[in-house]
Amino acid sequence: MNILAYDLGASSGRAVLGLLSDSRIHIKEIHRFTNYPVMAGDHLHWDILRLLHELKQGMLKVKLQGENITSVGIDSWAVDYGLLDHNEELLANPYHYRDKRTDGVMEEVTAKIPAEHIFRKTGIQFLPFNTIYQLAALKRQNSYMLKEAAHFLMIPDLLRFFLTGEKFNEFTNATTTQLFNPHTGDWDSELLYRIGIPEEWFGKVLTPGSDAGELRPSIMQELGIPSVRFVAVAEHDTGSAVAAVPATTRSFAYLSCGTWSLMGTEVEAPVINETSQQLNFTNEGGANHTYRLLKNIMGLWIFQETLREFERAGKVYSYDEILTLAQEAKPFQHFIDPDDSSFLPAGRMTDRIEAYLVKTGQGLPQSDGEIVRCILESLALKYKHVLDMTEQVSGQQFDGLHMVGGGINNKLLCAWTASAIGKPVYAGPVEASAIGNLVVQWMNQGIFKSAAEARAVIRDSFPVLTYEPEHAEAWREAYSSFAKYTGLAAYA
Ligand code: LRH
Repeated sequence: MNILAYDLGASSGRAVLGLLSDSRIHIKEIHRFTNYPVMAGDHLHWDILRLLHELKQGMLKVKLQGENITSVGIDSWAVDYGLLDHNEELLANPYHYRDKRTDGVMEEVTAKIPAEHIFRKTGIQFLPFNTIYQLAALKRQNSYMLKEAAHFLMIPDLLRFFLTGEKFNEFTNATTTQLFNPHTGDWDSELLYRIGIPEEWFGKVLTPGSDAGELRPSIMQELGIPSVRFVAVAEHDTGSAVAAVPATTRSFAYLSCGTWSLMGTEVEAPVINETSQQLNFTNEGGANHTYRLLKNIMGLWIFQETLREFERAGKVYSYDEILTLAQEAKPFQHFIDPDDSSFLPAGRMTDRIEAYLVKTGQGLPQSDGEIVRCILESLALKYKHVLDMTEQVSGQQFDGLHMVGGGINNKLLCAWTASAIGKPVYAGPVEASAIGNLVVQWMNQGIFKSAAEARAVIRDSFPVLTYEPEHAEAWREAYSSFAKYTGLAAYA
């Protein structure tokens, strides 16, 4: 029998059918849709009702293709949320985490509540868009929602509520708010009190693999489909992606590669100490009672946003064309720190890249190929920097790196990453988030007994490409230049 995974990313979403037969996982993408954020007035929002519509379209396609499903799970990007009022009406379109209303809020909050205190309680890295700062921004705006809200639901919680009528908060996403306390296993009352947000908004936290309701009768009627069970999966997409890393050993390093690059290792308990705080590592909750000790890296966002800028200027490149141009450009001419805060917001990227290069005393790229080469080489070099940090913070040594997610379709990036880190890259599977989502549903059904068992089946079901490092000397020199220009010399 099939099960259905909805995997929502920052620019597209998909509905994927999963089937287990002959000890292999078979997946079929049944529906794919865009997820374009919308600038309304001065603020950037997600088009949540369009997403709900697309989820329903996915269910309709299941029916029209003559398929049956026994359960459904939803995962999406983290940190964002919607608020319901006392009548369970959505109060406003959820904001996009890149919306600029949070500018400066993290600094204001940490001036009142010491960063160390927040980190000790939550183990979560400091990112300006964490939910805690988004909620503090509501307070700063004196939003009407503060008076009207009754329930806080993160994006998958909210979509699940629309489809089932049940209100739950799911654990993996809850941890990304920086308001969840892994020591107590619950929302942190003191932090909520200190930012002035009522604890009553926050509901029961479900662990991945729990039952999470059934389809609303009104939707069964609207679509002409039978009821189906919802499972709370690892609803944070990175949690689902890491559950699908086909590692053969308990200790491994991963890079979940999409709009964001999330690099780290899986641990049994949060690592909350001076080193993890100083290196700004996070401890996000995962499937199967694990945590992800990782760091956010700006990822392919800079590349994607640059391509959108080229398109707006009438230069439409295919993926292969732009990668060929990058490959043909001269190596190691320009270096950026992809995590410079100037690259976070949406909008023209090339101006910001040039500003960064001018600020750091470098020459300017002369072609689109050179710009893209600078972005991808800098990302690969940043991965080396963060992999070294991951070894330090976890006290482990890794002999290779698992890369999963849509970003591994960028073969140039995979190859350059292997060369930059000087270790093999094992790339696959591409659809890791959807597969991790399916796997947790199968665990709910008792079909997989452990994460290791699921990972072995994933390994047998999907191709994994190995990239060996090349040009060791040239990349070592490039890393020195990268470290010099970006000021990230500590790990040279
Ligand atoms: C990746 C991701 C990441 C979060 C960011 C907001 O899609 O979920 O783990 O930090 O989006």
